[in-house]
Amino acid sequence: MRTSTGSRIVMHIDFDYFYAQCEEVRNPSLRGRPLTVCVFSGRTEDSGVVSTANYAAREHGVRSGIPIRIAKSRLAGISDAAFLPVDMSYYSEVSEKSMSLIQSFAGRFEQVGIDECFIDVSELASSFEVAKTLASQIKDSIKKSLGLTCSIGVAPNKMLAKIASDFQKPDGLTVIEPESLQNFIANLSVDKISGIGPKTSKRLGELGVKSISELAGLDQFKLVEEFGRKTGTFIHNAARGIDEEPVAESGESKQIARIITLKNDASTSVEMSNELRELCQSVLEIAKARKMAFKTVSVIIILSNLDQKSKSKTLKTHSNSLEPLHSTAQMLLNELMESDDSMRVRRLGVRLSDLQNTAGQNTISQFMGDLNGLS
Ligand code: DGT
Ligand code: CA
Ligand code: CA
Repeated sequence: MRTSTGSRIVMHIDFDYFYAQCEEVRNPSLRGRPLTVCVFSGRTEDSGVVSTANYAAREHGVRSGIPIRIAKSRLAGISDAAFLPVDMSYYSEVSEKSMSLIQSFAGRFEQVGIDECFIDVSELASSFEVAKTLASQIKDSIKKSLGLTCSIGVAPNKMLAKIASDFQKPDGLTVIEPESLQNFIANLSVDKISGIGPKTSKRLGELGVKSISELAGLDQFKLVEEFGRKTGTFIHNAARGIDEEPVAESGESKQIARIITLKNDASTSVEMSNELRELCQSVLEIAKARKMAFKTVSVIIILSNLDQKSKSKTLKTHSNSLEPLHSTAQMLLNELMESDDSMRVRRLGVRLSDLQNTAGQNTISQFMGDLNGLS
C-alpha cells in the first residue's frame, strides 16, 4: 500500500487520559476537577497505585503508577478533587465502541492497547494533506459520537506516527511528512522511539548519545556490536526515520466490521438496500476467510450531522451463511430508520461479533495474509 508519492500513510490514535476521560463522559460534573482513577489494593484505605489522572490532576504532579497516598497528599486542600476506583468493564466497552468507529474509517487497522491503534490509510488518502483532513474527521466523529478526545499522529510509518501522536497532547493532531521527518526527529531524545526502552537508552547515554540525531551518527557496526544484529539494525534504521513494520490486523479481532460512505445521503432503508446486501456479503467473506461464525449482527448508521446510531441482534445459534445475516441486517436497518424519519444517513455499516472459530487456531493465522488484502 503506497501513495502516488511512494510513501505509506499511517496514523497512530491514542485517547487522552483514557480511563479518567471515560469517567468524565459518564459523569460530566467531574469535568474541570482534578480526577484520579485508582487501583485500590484494599490493604488499607489508601493503598494501591494511580492508574491515570486527568490533566487538572496532572498539574499537581499526579501521574500513572504513583502511590494513591502520594496523589492524595499532592491534592490535599483541593476540595473538589475526586478519586475513583477503576471500572475495567466500562472502559473496555468504551474502547470497543471507539475502535469500531475508527475501523469504519480505516484501511488496515491494528489495535495495540485499550486506548490506542494504528491505521494504514495509504489507499484512502492520496496525500498527507488529505490524510490530515481524514484525521480531523475521525477526531470530530469520535467527539460527536462518544464525547472523547484523542491525539492523532500521521506519518509515513508506525514509529513516526507514534512519536507524532505523543507530540501534542491532549486533543492533538500532528503530521510528519517524509520531507520534514529528519528535522522533526533530530532533536528528540532517543527514548521517544518506541522500542528503545530505559535499558537501551541508559546504555546509549553512556555512549554519549541523547538525541536521535546523535544516534544517527553512530556507526551501524558499533550498534550491532553493542545491541546484537536485530536491535542494532532496528536502532540504525529508526534513527533515520525508517520503519517498515506493516500495520497488521490482529488475528484475534473480536469483530468484523465494514462501513461505507453512501453516494448520496439516504432517508429510507429502501434507498440503502443494495449497499446493505453488499456490506453483508463483504463481512461474510471476511468471516469465512477467517473460518469464523458469528452470532451477533449489528447495523451502524452515521448521519449527515455525524451522529452515530446502531442496533444489534443476537441469533439463537452461530451462523456463517448470508440469508440469516442479510435478513437480520435488513430488519435492524428498518427498525433504525423507522425510529426517526427526519434522519439523513451518510455512512452505513454492518458488524459481526460474538465470533466463534470454526477451525483450529493455526488456520486463522494462515488466512491473515488474504485478509490484509481484503480489508
Ligand atoms: P495520555 O495518553 O497521556 O493522555 O494518558 P492515558 O491515561 O490515556 O495514558 P496511556 O495511554 O499511557 O494509558 C491508557 C490507560 O492505561 C490509562 O488511562 C490507564 C492505564 N494505565 C496507564 N499507565 C498505567 C499504570 O502505570 N498503572 C495502571 N494501573 N494503569 C495504567
Ligand atoms: Ca492514552
Ligand atoms: Ca495508550
